[in-house]
Amino acid sequence: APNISVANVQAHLNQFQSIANANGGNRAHGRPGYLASINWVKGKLDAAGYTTRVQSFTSNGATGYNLIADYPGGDANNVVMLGGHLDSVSAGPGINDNGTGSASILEVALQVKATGFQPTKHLRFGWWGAEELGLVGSTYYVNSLSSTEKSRIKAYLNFDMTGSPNPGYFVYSSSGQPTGSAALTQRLQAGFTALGVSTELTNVGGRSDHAAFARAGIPTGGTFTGAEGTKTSAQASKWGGTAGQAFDRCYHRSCDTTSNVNATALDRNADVIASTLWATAA
Ligand code: DTR
Ligand code: ZN
Ligand code: ZN
Ligand code: ZN
Repeated sequence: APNISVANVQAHLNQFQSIANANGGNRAHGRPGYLASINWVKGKLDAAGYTTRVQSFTSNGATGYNLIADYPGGDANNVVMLGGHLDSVSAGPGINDNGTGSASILEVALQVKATGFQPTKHLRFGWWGAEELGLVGSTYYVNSLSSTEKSRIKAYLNFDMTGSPNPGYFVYSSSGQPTGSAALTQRLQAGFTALGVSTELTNVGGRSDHAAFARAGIPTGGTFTGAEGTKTSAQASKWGGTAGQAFDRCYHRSCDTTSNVNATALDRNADVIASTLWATAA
């Protein structure tokens, strides 16, 4: 798997920041900054030869959008999917939450093309709308699938906050998740181990977009660098950063800008996304 350039991921974050700046300061569902984000990501993927489609839905009286991108080729009966939500809260630009996850899977998708990776399985990427309203876009997507289409998806990997300024290195626990999730958790953990980074399991329950996939029986996994929770002294001695301080003090606030991202955490998570995808889709 390629080492993902953090500079490339940061360039995408700068774009999300510019989009928010030009659209009232946010990228929230129902606001112009969200559709501008969708259109920008779509343009990058179209240029890289992906087959893209925008799925629209209504939530809270406003139109929402999911972006689905399929990499041509691979076994259509064996789909590996990566996703993250593209919407921010209305309070700010949502660069860590969840520009980081969105930008990281975008860069991984671009590197699939750039490196000429020919995976055995079929790759699909999703950028979800209205996650902040209650996982609305990802739920709409999963509900739109026939049972046959659901059975073709063998793994869903979710990335929601991967660059928190006072980062923890969490991998979603597979307990309570569909059979097959443990293998994904192990792959993600191995990716961090290869970088010399220790991880902790976190029980994410229904707190992000993997939940709808898990309910459909699809194996899930993901990584997370922390939100409003407080880093303990044990975690600070393991990971660095500041004990007794939130992993992300700007979570759901207007200060969640490009300066609210830890580049090392962003890079490490992007590299693990790539190594896990290459191993899972080979
Ligand atoms: N609910 C997500 C952020 C979030 C909070 N806890 C977790 C755990 C696992 C993934 C994401 C999250 C949001 O605000 O978008
Ligand atoms: Zn890297
Ligand atoms: Zn959020
Ligand atoms: Zn989020």
